[in-house]
This record gives sequence, structure tokens and C-alpha cells, in this order.
Amino acid sequence: RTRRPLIAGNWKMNGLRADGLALAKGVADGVKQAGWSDRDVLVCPPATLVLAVAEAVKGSGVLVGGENCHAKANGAHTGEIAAEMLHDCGATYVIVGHSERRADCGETDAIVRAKAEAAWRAGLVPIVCIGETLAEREAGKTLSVLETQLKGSVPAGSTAANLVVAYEPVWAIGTGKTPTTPEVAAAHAHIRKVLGGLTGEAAQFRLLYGGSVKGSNAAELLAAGDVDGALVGGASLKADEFLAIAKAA
Ligand code: G2H
Repeated sequence: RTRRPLIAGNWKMNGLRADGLALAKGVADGVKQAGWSDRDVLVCPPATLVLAVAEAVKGSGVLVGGENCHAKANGAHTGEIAAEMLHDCGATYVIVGHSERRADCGETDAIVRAKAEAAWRAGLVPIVCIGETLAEREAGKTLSVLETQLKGSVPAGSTAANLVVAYEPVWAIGTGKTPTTPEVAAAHAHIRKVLGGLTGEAAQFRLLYGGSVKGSNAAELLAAGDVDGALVGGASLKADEFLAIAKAA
């Protein structure tokens, strides 16, 4: 493999302290036991748990990320969390532009791009999420939607070292439905091509697939062309299942 796989868990709005810490500890113990030196395992808990999870996984090799950040470093933005704050709590990654935030919070490509730049400013690697809706797929617009989202969301100055892209078809999120392996491969190949045009160095970018990844389908999805890892929601809430996905990478 030329690209180092990244398996990322997106806990979404799940986890009180006891559950979250037990989950983090389970993942950390499993990763330590496995002794992987050839892949990255990342957990993205809700903001309330970032600090405690970062402390709980210390020394295990497990990385910690935020689920979202604000574009500004500080200021009068009640309820928001700056990338700097996540970094201060031990995060090294942050998810930006997840479709749930695009849909629930009206995040546009321009907002997502500003958040990715904010992540850099704070020393975090943004995981920029893109993906088509079911209506867009049925209308045959998948690749053009991905292209538009990439052009709008990926900032100038992006490199394989400072940015990760996650392809998450909206219709596959939390539904148990997944695209076929050739559909995933086609989407990822197109994403890599568009990134090449934008950055001139597409070959090394890590591209994650997300949407109903679980232990039983991970090996097949991760084997699709141009897939370098997974962004896992529901199945990242059980340490054993998340570790099984990481093992399949
Ligand atoms: C897609 C994914 C994680 P799930 O949102 O980002 O969630 O694996 O539950 O479909």
C-alpha cells in the first residue's frame, strides 16, 4: 500500500462520560494489543468528551478528533467550539462538512472550506465530507455533485498531509444501505481525479468511505479502488466492532 489507512469513528451525539470513556478505553486497549504500525485509528467523540477521551487513550496510539469546529478562533459565537479549543484538548483531526451538519445547520461549501482552513490554523487535519443525496444519485448527478462540493469545500493549499476527504453518500448514512463496490470505486476515482486538478498531488491523498460501514462489510468496502479507510458512525460505538473494521483495513 502506498497510502496509510485511516479508520475514523464518528460518535455523533452519543456518549455520556461513563459510556464514552469505556468505549475509548476499549478501543485503546484493542489498538495497543493489535500493535498496528501500518494504519491510523481515530475516534471523534462529542466535544464534551474530547479532553477525557484524549487522556484515556494516551500512549495507545489512538488519535482523537472533533466532530465539527467553528471557522473563527474565538469571539462572540455562543455555543460554538473553535478548532484551537479542540487542539488544546488533545485533538489532532476534525471532521468538517458532515452531511448532517450540511443539512441540519445549513453548512455550505464555503463554510466548510472556512472550517477546514480554521483546522489548519489550529494545527488540526480536517476530514472534509462530501456526498450525494439519493435524488442526485438517481438523476445521474453523483460525480458532478462530488466535483462541485470538492471545488467549493477544499481550500487552496490542501495537501495529502494536511487534509483528508471522506465520501459519504447521504442515502447510505445510518440506513444500512451501501453503494456497490464498483460505485464506491468510481466515486473515489473521480474524487482523486478532481483533487489532482485542484492540488496537483492527488496520488497520496487519503480518501475515506463512510455510510453504514460495519464489521461485516468493511473488508469489501475497504478493498474498493482508491479507498484508504473509513468514516464509521453507528458501528464505532462498540469497541469490538470498530476494532474489527480497523483490522480489515
Ligand atoms: C456516516 C457514518 C459516519 P453511519 O454519517 O460518519 O455514519 O456509519 O452510522 O452510517
